[in-house]
Amino acid sequence: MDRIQMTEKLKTKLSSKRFEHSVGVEYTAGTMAYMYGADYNKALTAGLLHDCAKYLSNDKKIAKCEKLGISISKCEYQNPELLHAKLSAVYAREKYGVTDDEILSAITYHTTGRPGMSLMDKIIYIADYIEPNRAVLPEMEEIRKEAYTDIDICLLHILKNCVTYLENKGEVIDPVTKETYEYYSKLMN
Ligand code: DGI
Ligand code: FE
Ligand code: FE
Repeated sequence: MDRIQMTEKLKTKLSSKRFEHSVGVEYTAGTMAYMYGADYNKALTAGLLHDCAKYLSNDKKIAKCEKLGISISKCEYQNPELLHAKLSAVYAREKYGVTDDEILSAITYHTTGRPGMSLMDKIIYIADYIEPNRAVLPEMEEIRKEAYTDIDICLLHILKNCVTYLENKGEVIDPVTKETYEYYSKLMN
């Protein structure tokens, strides 16, 4: 399936808002790939498809993961929304014909990050946060600049703001989010 076909299919699956967000992540990831010398086409595909399973209800997300043998952590049972990342990677492979591991990894880890992220993982994680259709979050102007000046500073800045945001909201922080934040805090300081 080429990217035009992927785009057409995706449009029938997502709400128009979520679809516009996906296209925003697609082209933002493309510009970051140019900036940092990552594979441009892979960045576009990963950006486009990163939320492709987001439309499933929480019950469906759990049921699909159980059926597919994807392990669900305690935190993921409590916040099934988190599962859309893993499921989007499965759907990218099974329904959109993506076989590239760099793309599939970037989709898998786009919500929590992971310690030792690849360049493509970082690009998709950041592009998801800064794409132009995203509601403006605290320090967004600075974070957007950092995305094109220092990718690791930008990554840590987003991780920090996410953890702070979740803490303030009284949400459970996924252990992988926490590990990622701690890993990059140590690495950068
Ligand atoms: O799918 P998007 O909305 O584009 O963005 P995303 O994949 O980063 O998912 C954002 C959602 O995931 C948002 O509802 C907050 C939630 N989330 C991200 N990290 C954590 C988290 N929720 C919990 N409980 N814990 C986390 O660590
Ligand atoms: Fe997402
Ligand atoms: Fe997203």
